[in-house]
Amino acid sequence: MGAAVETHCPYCSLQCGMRLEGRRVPEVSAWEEFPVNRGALCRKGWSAAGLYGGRDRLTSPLVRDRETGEWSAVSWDDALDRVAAGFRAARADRGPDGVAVFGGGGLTNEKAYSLGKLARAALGTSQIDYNGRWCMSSAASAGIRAFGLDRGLPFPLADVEEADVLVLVGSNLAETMPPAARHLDRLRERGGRVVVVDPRRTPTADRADLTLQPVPGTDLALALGVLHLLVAGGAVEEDYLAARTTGWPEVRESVAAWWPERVERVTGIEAHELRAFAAMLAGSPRVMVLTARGAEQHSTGSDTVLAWINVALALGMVGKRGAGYGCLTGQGNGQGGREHGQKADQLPGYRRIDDPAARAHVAGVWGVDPDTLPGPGRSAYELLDALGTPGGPSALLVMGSNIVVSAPRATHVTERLESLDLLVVCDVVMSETAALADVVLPVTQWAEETGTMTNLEGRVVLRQRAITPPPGVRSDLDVIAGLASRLSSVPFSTDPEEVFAELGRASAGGPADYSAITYDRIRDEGGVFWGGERLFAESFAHPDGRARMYAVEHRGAAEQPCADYPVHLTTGRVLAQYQSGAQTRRVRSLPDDGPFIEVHPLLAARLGVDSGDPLRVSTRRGTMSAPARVVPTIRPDTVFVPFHWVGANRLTNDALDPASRMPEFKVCAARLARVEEVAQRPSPDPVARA
Ligand SMILES: Nc1nc2c(c(=O)[nH]1)N[C@H]1C(S)=C(S)[C@@H](COP(=O)(O)OP(=O)(O)OC[C@H]3O[C@@H](n4cnc5c(=O)[nH]c(N)nc54)[C@H](O)[C@@H]3O)O[C@H]1N2
Ligand SMILES: Nc1nc2c(c(=O)[nH]1)N[C@H]1C(S)=C(S)[C@@H](COP(=O)(O)OP(=O)(O)OC[C@H]3O[C@@H](n4cnc5c(=O)[nH]c(N)nc54)[C@H](O)[C@@H]3O)O[C@H]1N2
Ligand code: SF4
Ligand SMILES: [Mo]
Repeated sequence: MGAAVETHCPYCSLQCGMRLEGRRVPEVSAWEEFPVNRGALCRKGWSAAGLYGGRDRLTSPLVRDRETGEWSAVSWDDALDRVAAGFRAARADRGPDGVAVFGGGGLTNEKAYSLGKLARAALGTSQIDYNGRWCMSSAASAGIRAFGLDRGLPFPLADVEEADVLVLVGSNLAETMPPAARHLDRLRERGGRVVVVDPRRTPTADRADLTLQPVPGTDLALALGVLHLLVAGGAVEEDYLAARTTGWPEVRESVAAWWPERVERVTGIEAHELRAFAAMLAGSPRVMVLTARGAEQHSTGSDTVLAWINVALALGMVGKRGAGYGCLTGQGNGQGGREHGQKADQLPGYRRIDDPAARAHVAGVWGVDPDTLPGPGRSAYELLDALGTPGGPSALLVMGSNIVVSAPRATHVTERLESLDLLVVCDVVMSETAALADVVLPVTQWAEETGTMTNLEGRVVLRQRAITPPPGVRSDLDVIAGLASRLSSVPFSTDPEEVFAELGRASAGGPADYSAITYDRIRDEGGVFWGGERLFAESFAHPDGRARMYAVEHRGAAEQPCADYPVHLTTGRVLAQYQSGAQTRRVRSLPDDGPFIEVHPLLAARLGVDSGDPLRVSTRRGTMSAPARVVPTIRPDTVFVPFHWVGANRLTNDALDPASRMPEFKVCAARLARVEEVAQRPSPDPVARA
């Protein structure tokens, strides 16, 4: 395959363009012309070739003997026959909902679409959801309610540079989307200002003109307080609100009592800082508010996003170029992954599964009777929580998620996985979740296959096959088609371009309509935006064209500190590791220092620890130990643990947002203690370890 192939990074939602060359192990070089990153990549992108050639790669289907725990290699036919037989048994025992499917926001559009079709049309189960529920479902739910449409950024990322004030609420993009930080630099060169809201003063805050460090879980109160000051200062765009929104009188009323001193008591942000922030917003022609997981991964996440949307609307910013509201999606296909039917309540094209017209349309494309399609199923955490229980599924297919590391209240979730009659995992490596499976199916990854991804801007890009996969592996599309042919007569293609064309037909007329997009167009245009490049300039997606404003109330985190658990625990990411670490912990050129517990010097002094000393953090759900990292940049009442290693999620709270069903990853109550030593960290490959 001589010439360099233009493609995109295997990791996050920027989907940075890159060139690849080589046959077995690709060489990464810059693709300067791709507009999102213009040749820049972060450390993970530059080292992505390290995903190849490692000894951990799975290359044969494996089955595990439950008695002895031993793995044996079997043929593909044998493996798929066993899985199909197990699914049939679960269906016979518990009905169609006896089989569940768990997908991922890192899967291509083609895979996400086929997985949803497998669940609904071949298995007939309503029990499908995916890890994107843990990612930006709160923003999705708020976007649908406020604008009638859920699209991460309704404008190209580069528009950030045109803002006069950029407010980042709970985003550490300098570490989570490093090339995007260049837009912040350009904005500031132009004289624009950046505000970062985060309980930690992160590397992103190094680029901020104003840093606000709230108590975790209080961003909603902060937004109410800002809006209160904007109203009081006469900074609200009444003409815009009258022409383009509904609900403003109620919202205005709801912020009346949020005077700065009250906000200070709830958020810890001093009244004078809040006034400075509001004054900055009031005087600026273009204000842009972007939220990310820090604001969204809460039991109050969707209301928090609605409150920030209200701020952007009240200032008359939404639809204006270089201004407005957006959510920074996370996974490579965080946007597309939820548009094509992996979500428990959605059919392809972002259609609702309980809408009779949507069901009829999609059933027509699939060649099945609409009445045979199931209704909405359980959300990701609720699905996992139900596994193996009397009313829940007894068999599960996992494709593209490492649940054991990344699910909230992970010890409980692991027990639910262990209670299944059949756990099937498709993965490229023996992840912590695959290690619990009865059947592991080894699949092709990233540069070994072709497929489309939809980045954080709604830009559909093409990841092209660049290298030859190792013998023995098959693509997820093959796995899906292989299972479907054993379980039903519904046809499934294994050719990505054909699947994409079918996805286009299934999505036609829906909110996320891909029917006009083709592989050739993507190649020619360097990516194609569904629905257009900039949305909401003239109208919103509700039938009356107006945005809806909702009066939302501050509730606070589900679990508050108390005498036994006196500090706030929050979790998140570091630059060099990705998600559950299944991929990046195996890339040898990336540092894998293991987890740490970030504490403020005041708290460290009380505990008698220095950086590097072993520390234990406990919550009502579990315990982990790791070296302390003493930093003055975190709030003294808060600790932070990265979730890329087993541990953090033994601690986290499974309280869910009532609208989005997002778990409260970003705050719970914890206690700390100095310990003698840190428990041994398992090797990345549980099989190699055995
Ligand atoms: N290096 C790296 N990059 C990634 C990923 C990765 O795993 N590693 N994952 C990708 C994915 S899927 C996602 S979703 C994105 C996530 O991207 P981000 O949302 O930027 O990442 P996080 O570190 O989860 O959270 C951001 C910040 O929220 C802060 N925070 C915690 N609690 C609160 C709170 O209550 N309020 C506020 N305002 N802030 C709070 C944390 O201190 C943290 O600095 O990153 C993507 N990019
Ligand atoms: N405490 C805490 N927990 C969190 C978060 C947090 O901030 N704090 N963030 C949440 C968020 S935003 C997210 S997105 C989730 C992510 O958490 P996970 O769902 O665990 O995400 P990944 O680690 O990306 O898992 C992807 C798995 O699929 C495999 N894989 C990669 N490519 C393919 C493919 O093409 N096909 C198949 N079949 N498999 C593939 C990888 O090897 C890996 O095992 O974690 C959530 N959990
Ligand atoms: S920012 Fe995201 S897409 Fe870009 S190189 Fe890094 S991980 Fe890859
Ligand atoms: Mo995410």
